[in-house]
Amino acid sequence: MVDLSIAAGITSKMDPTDYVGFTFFVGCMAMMAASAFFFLSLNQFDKKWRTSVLVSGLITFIAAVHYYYMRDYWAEQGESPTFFRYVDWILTVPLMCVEFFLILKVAGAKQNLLWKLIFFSVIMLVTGYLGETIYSDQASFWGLISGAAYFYIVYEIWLGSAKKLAVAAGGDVLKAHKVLCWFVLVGWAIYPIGYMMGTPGWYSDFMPEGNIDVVYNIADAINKIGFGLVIYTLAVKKSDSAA
Ligand SMILES: *C/C=C(C)/C=C/C=C(C)/C=C/C1=C(C)CCCC1(C)C
Repeated sequence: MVDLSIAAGITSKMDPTDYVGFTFFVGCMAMMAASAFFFLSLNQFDKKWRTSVLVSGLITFIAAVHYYYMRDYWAEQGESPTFFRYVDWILTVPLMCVEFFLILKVAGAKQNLLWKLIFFSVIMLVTGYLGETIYSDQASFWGLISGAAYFYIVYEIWLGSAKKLAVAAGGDVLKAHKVLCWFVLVGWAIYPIGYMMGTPGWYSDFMPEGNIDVVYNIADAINKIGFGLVIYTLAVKKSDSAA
């Protein structure tokens, strides 16, 4: 039998009490709006800063497209769209590393800093994916490896060579770097909490019951749009002072 709702282009049924579905829907809208905002603002910046804002827009745009699919997947299957989730992250988290690198380039950041950050973020995400899917009975083991990679990233930007470059750059770049560091330390820490709420492990006894997707959706909105706004603010300041 032909599914008429699909033939007629009607979206899958939304249950008014489905708050998880609601966060997917709002997440999709927020990412789309943020992308439009970043893309349409591009002309006002100096060439040097345009790339950074463009990358901010790409991050929220890639997320918007994934949220479009995840929203549908959740509505139709009633389960976590883990695959789409991690495809989104494996594209957007390295782009967030690119953002760090781009603002530190003025202070002479070398490409090996970029590759180091990307390498550890990929380790963090691949091991997290294994723990949520294929080896979900050993979720705490894979979560630990993922967490170690996460802490390395935190170390590198807070205390390592990225920090030194930010200090060398000083001024607005140093300020923006600081804010991004806080996003990674606090905003990114929401993800492992969601992971622990959604997987079994030694933490199950004290972790509150909750929906992993709601936690991830809130974290994505904070981090992806927040990161972009920090970059946007820096670009505005830099372009004004040059004019
Ligand atoms: C836009 C998406 C972002 C910023 C995603 C970030 C994801 C993380 C920081 C995930 C971290 C995880 C751990 C540190 C341990 C448990 C497994 C993960 C993958 C949820």
